[in-house]
Amino acid sequence: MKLTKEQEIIVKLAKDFSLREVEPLAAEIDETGEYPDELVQKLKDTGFLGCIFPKKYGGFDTDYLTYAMIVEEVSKYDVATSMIISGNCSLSAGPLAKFGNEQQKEKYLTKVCNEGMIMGFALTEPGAGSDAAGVQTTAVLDGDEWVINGNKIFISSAGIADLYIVMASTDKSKGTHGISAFLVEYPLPGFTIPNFENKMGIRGSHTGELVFQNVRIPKENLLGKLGQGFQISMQALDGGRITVAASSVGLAQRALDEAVKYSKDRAQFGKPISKNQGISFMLAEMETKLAAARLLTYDAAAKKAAGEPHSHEAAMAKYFASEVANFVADKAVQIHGGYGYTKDYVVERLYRDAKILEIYEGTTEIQKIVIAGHVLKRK
Ligand code: COS
Repeated sequence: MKLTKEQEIIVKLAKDFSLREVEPLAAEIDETGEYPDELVQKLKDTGFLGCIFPKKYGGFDTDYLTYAMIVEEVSKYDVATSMIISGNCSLSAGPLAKFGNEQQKEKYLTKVCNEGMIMGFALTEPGAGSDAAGVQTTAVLDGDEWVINGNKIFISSAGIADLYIVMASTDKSKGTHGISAFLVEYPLPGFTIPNFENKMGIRGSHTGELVFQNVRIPKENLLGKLGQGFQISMQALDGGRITVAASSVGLAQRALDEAVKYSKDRAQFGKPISKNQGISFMLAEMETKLAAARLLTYDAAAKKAAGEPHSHEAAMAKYFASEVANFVADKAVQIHGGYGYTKDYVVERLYRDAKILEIYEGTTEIQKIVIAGHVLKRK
């Protein structure tokens, strides 16, 4: 695919930044599980954290395809860092830009774009994972304030974000139409973050539990219309799934590059192992699947950029690309043999980081439900 001049420049910026700032820290971030504060400060200076938003609010108006390419590029070096960008742009500030009123965007979106404010997206609960409509957290109007009670789990950027989009039930009798979205600042009395997950991969991306005990927020912090929260969540996820696909493509590309390099360097039986058909066929499969995953991802991103329906394409891209990332990372470890099972080689981390791509923002099985739904609706 031929990139425009502008895309070339932006992708190069993302690559240079990742090579200079992300790559040297990625192994340490993984090892310690510490949130990379200094790196994120530098990330804020790039403007990537709010790049897709209108210039009016301080963004760059970057189109969704170019943005997906930024996520892909950063993911080659560290998926946890790319998640900080995509968690912000797609899942959290994305719905604020789309459903927020002017006052909310002036107040918050400008901070995302100009100050690199981090936002979180709080949908998941112990009883509301794949069944996103099972939200038990409640929001009740009391005078000029909403009072929120409940808890959210597996929330990315927990404890780092200054603002969360929180989905809460405002009318249980209305099912998905009884869920509303709220803008909740942190810290606030009654809003605590007691637990963080000790994860297998993407360890630099903080994931934690949010607890709301009679948390009071102003009435005007309702995002969109009353009862629109489920629809807001689904649309946020449609966009987010494209970036998970882009991350998958980036990770798979890195794993393939590492496998190619290793297979040429490593000699056994008197020749580089790449000369064995068993190895070269693995590389051929990795390359082909990756190319297909990239095409699906760019197609979904281009459709979103053009303002066309993209829920179906996003689900296909996410499902396929995340499986490809796991396939490619697995083969990359296999090609590295025993060395690939050690932390001396980056493929070990890629293998662990890849797994979450098949899980978050909707499991592979959920993507298949969405895809099948579209297929069966066709006349
Ligand atoms: N965009 C806009 N609206 C959407 C939508 C989308 N992509 N998908 C569904 N909706 C709407 C439907 O049109 C329907 O509206 P009406 O009642 O007005 O017709 C409503 O939402 C309910 O849709 P549906 O009946 O399909 O909802 P379900 O409860 O069956 O859930 C799935 C559908 C399984 C697809 C949804 O729960 C889901 O995506 N789950 C996974 C959640 C997830 O990804 N979690 C990850 C953690 S968050 S990072």
